[in-house]
Parts: sequence; structure tokens; C-alpha cells
Amino acid sequence: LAHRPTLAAVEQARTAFVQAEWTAAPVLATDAPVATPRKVTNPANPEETVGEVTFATPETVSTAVTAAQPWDTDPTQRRRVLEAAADLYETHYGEIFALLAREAGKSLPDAVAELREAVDFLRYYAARADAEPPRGVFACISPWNFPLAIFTGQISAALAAGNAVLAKPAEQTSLIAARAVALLHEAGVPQSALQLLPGEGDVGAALTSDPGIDGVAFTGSTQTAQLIHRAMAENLAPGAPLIAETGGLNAMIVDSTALPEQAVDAIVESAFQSAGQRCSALRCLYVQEDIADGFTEMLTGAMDALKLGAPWNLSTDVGPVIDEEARQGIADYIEAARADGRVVKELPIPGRGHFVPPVLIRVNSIADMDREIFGPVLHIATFKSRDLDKVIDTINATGYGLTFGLQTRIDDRVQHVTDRIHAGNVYVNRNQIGAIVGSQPFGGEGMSGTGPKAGGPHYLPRFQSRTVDAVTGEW
Ligand code: TXE
Repeated sequence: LAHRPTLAAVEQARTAFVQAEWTAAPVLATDAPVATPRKVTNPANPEETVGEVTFATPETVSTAVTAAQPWDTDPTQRRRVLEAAADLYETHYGEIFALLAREAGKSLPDAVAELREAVDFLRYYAARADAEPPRGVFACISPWNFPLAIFTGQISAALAAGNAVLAKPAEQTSLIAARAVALLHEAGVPQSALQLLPGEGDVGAALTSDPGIDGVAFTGSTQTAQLIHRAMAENLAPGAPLIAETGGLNAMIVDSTALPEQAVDAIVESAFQSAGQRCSALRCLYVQEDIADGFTEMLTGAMDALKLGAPWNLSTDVGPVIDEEARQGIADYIEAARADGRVVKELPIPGRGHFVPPVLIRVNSIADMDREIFGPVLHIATFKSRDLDKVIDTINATGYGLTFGLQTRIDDRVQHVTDRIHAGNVYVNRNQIGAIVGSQPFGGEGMSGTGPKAGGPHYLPRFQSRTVDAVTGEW
């Protein structure tokens, strides 16, 4: 961050905003009906009210679509305004950290990384604004797990290209979205080019079946992406693009030559950071049989060292999951594994709130997992060296292809495995997490998304009226 916060400044911001109550409501270029307001509570302390949100209704949507107007200005102006928005995000870090902690349950390191990523997206796409014509009106539908970074990434690309944006944030994180939109408007994005439609899935469904929409950017579950795909096919012009980033079933292979400390650090971070609520998170670890016992012991020891608790405590490693529904779903899954005697290690619940303590569960293979469990739940399997190719085939056969990790010191093996694995982002001998805007774009294959990768050179052109070059395949 250009205005890098000192610990003292963060501390000050935290206490200053603890008393704040935020609000979110549709921000429209015209009047339209809305639903009755509801309370937003804190995932780490559900008795605490954080603010109030007024949702849009499906009827709000068509009015907003009609009022939308592409950001018809020269690219230099768009660049300047988006840069100004990045500056505003940075100067408001205290309030943003407080909101990320209190509405989304993010720990401070997660909140810092998220603000950094959001600012990077704004500056990266701003710098690439050019005179290519926009598509028109874009629906940007985002999830709660990166309520600022993914929300801002979609919007800033669509706006940099000159589109009008109708933003539908996840119902769990409307307050953060409302604050971000207020900063974008303050920076100079016109109201008709950026409208906010907080609401539930029905608002997203109404948006993606409105014939006035020219394209959709979506991040969330694979199942919702499939619904959107269908709605668009039935209602939108055939050329309208769907840019979808969805779930994953991500694996890591640790062979007997891997550096154990390095591998354990990478695993703990990849599986449990953000309480495992990342599409990139490690879900299934394959450890070579010869080292499995000692390695598992090291791993469970490292899990013991994790600090669970409220996100605003600076020492917290793992905070709560997003809400009670998520907590219950993950707890039921763990209970079933416990009943089967497959739980290798679990930590105690740190208190009230929507906490799921990190857990390690034994499986025979990734094929035993029929869906993505979006929480701090790591699965462990073992393999024999001669079965390495079988393991790769099983991982590929899940149909997902988001992230993959490999820990080994054999160079030929790196080549062999990475040539065969189907994954959008591959991490060798490092933590299997996230991406870096501009230098390591992020996105998956198969059931994990449509591409192009966010934060890469091909993303923004998808928001423009360009066609594919038949020879180079470039946009
Ligand atoms: O996602 P949804 P949810 C995965 C993860 C998680 C699961 C469910 O496995 O447990 O998805 O999370 C909007 N038409 N990921 O329920 O439902 C919705 O309001 C249009 C992976 O939060 O896909 C929200 O704004 N829009 C992940 C957005 O879609 C609809 C991030 C995402 O919600 C809609 C989050 C519809 N019919 C969850 N229904 C990742 N890849 O990072 C809902 N929405």
C-alpha cells in the first residue's frame, strides 16, 4: 500500500470503527422498488449488529438496466478516475479493514492482502483502458469470500473498458460492496455507469435473464454458474459473454524428497488461511507412503500451533466462517467423517460465533470427495511412488482444474507432473494460494471456470467488442 499502515494506525482504526454502523441499499440511477431493511451481524459474534442492508428486488433490476449508460468518455479520463478510486481505497484502509473483519470475519493479514489486491486490480485495469468500444451493460455478480477484491476486480475491468456496470454483491457482504461503490462514485465514476443492486440470488437471476444485459462476469459456485449459463442462453443475445470463475477441488502432491518444513508451512497456509474459504485452497493432500507417518505428525503439530479466534485480534490465524448456514454444513460433513473414524486431527472450538476449527480427514483418494467443502477442512491420502501417474489421473478426473501444488526436489518430476496436470494455477515448492495481479493471473479450467484469467492480459479485452483473431487466437 502506498499509505502503508503502521500497527499503531491499524489499532487506532480498529477501535475508531468498532462503534460504527454501516448501511447498504441499492444505488440506482433512478427510483425503483426495494425490499425492507434487515440487520447485518458479525460472524465472530452474531449478537453484534454491524449495520443494516436494504436489498433490491427482482423488480428493481429492469429499472436499473434501463437507466444504465455505458461510460462514454475517453480512456484517459477513465484511467484517471479509476486511479483516484485506488487512492481512495488506500486512504480509507482503517474503515475497510474494520468492515472486512466485522462483516466478513477476515483476519487482519487477510484484510491487508485483500485491500492490496483490490487496489492492484483498479490500477492494473486502469492502466489498460483504451479506445476499443465497450460491449454495453455488464452484470457483475460476486461472492462473499473476497468481498472487496473480487467485487472490485470485476467492476474495474468492466468500467475500464467503458461499460455500464450493474453490481450484485453476495448477500452476506453488501456493506463492504456499498462502501466500495461509494468510493468509486466519489472518485468520479458516474452513477449511470455504476449501480449497486444488493440482494439475494433472485436479483442475480433477474439480472442474468434481462435482455438489456450485454455480458456477465461471475464468481461463485459452479452450480450457480451453470444456472446463469442457462438463463443467458435463453434470454440474452447469443454473443453475450459469460466470464465465470467457480469452485475447485485442489490437490497437492508431496513426495519423499520434499523439504518437510517448507511443505508443512505451505499446506497449513493453503488449507486453513481465510478459514479455507478460498476457491484456491488446498483440499486434498497426497503424501508419499514412505514418509507419511512422520509427515502427518509434523503437520498435526503445525495445526496445533494455529491460533483461532476473533479476526480483530492481531494474533489470530483462523477466524470464523461466513455464517451459521456455512458453519452447520461444514460441521455436518466433519461429523460424518468422525463417525467413520476418519478424523486424524481436529482443534477445539474457540468460542461463540460461526467457528469451524481446522480439521484433517483421511481419504483413500480425491475421488472420495464429491464436492468442494468451503471451510478449513483438509483431506489426506497416501500414494506409492509407482502410482504417481494414477494419482494425477484421479485428480484430473474430478473435472475441476483450479489450483495444484507439488513439493519435490526432483527436477524431472516437476516437468513430468506439471505437463500432465489440468489446473489453471500450479504452485511448485511454495504455498498454493491466490495470485498476483499482473504477474500471476488467476483462473481455472473445466468446471472451475471459463477463463480468461483475472489480472492477466486477456481479461479486460473480454469486456470489449473485440473479436478473436482467427490466426493467433488472441482477442
Ligand atoms: O455461492 P453462490 P454461495 C462455492 C463454495 C460455497 C458455495 C456456495 O463451494 O460453499 O459456492 O456459496 C449469486 N443467478 N463458492 O452460496 O450461490 C449470489 O447471490 C445469478 C466458490 O455464496 O454461487 C452471489 O452474489 N446469481 C467461490 C453469487 O451468485 C446468483 C466463492 C455467488 O453465490 C444466483 C463463493 C442465480 N440463480 C462460493 N444464485 C469461489 N470460487 O471463490 C445465487 N447468485
